[in-house]
Amino acid sequence: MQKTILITGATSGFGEACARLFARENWKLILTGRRSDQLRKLQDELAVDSHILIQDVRDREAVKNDIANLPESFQSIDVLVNNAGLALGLGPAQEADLEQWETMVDTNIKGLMYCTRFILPGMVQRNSGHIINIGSVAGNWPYPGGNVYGATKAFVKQFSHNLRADLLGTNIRVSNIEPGFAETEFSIVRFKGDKEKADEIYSGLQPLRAEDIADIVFWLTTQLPHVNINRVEVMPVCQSCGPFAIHREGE
Ligand code: NDP
Ligand code: 8X3
Repeated sequence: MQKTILITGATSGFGEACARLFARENWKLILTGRRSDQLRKLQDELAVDSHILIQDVRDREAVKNDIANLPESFQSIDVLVNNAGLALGLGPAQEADLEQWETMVDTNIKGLMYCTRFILPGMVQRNSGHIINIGSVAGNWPYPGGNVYGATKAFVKQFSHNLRADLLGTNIRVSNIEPGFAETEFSIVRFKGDKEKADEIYSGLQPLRAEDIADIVFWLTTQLPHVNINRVEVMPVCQSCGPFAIHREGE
C-alpha cells in the first residue's frame, strides 16, 4: 500500500530534497511551510498524490486544525519528518537579540512539539509510524555563537530519546538525524538574507548536500520493522570537532 509522509519545512533545503526523493519512491506527500508559492510550485512539479499545508509551525491552533482537517486519504501518516527550523545570528550570548532567541525556541522546539503532539495519537491508534526529527551536531557539540540554536537541537535529541521511552511497547519508531555543515538556505536565513556572507561559509569546501540528508531519511524508513535507528550524526568529511579551547592570561 502507498505510504504517506508529512514533511515540515518542505519549501527549501532538506525538506524539499526529502519531498523530491519520496515522490520518486511514489509516497503520498503532505508538505508544509510558510512560503505558499514555493509549496505550490513544488506540488505542481512532483507527479504524485500530494497535499500542501501553508502553515507556520509556531501557530499551535493552525497546526492542530490542519492535522485535524486533513483529507481522508492523507490522514494515516506513516512518517513525520520534523524538519522545519532555523538558526538566527552567530554572535555571543551577551549581545544576542532576544527576539531571535525566542523565534528559534518557538520554531525548533515548540513547533516540533506541536507537530508531534497532534500527529502521534493517530500513529499510536494505528500502532504504526515513524517520527524522524532533524536535530544537529550543534545539539551535541558547543561552538561560539551556537548558544540558543544548539540548545534547541539538544532539546530535539533528548525529546527524541524520551519519545522512544514513552512509545515502548508500540511499533512506532523515533529517529534523530544530527547533520553538520550542509549547504541549503540555512545560512542565508541565519545571516538575515545576506547571501554573500552565507556563500562565504561554504566556499572552498564540500559541505553536505540536502540530498545527502534526504538519502538518510529514506534509509531510516527502509529498515526492517523491528529496527530503530536512534540517532545518526553526520558531517561532511571537511568538518571535524575542535580541541578544547583554553584562554591564557595576556592573550
Ligand atoms: P532551509 O532554510 O533551507 O529550510 C528550512 C525550512 O524550514 C524551510 O522550508 C522553511 O520554510 C521552514 N521553516 C522555518 N521556519 C518555519 C516556520 N515558522 N513554520 C514553518 N516552516 C518553517 O534550511 P535547512 O534545510 O538546512 O534546515 C532544515 C532543518 O535542518 C532545520 O531544522 C535546521 O536547523 C536543520 N539543520 C540544518 C543544517 C545545515 O547546515 N543546513 C545542519 C543541521 C541541521 P518557510 O520559510 O517557507 O516557512
Ligand atoms: C546546523 C549545523 O554547525 O551550522 O545545525 O550549527 S551548524
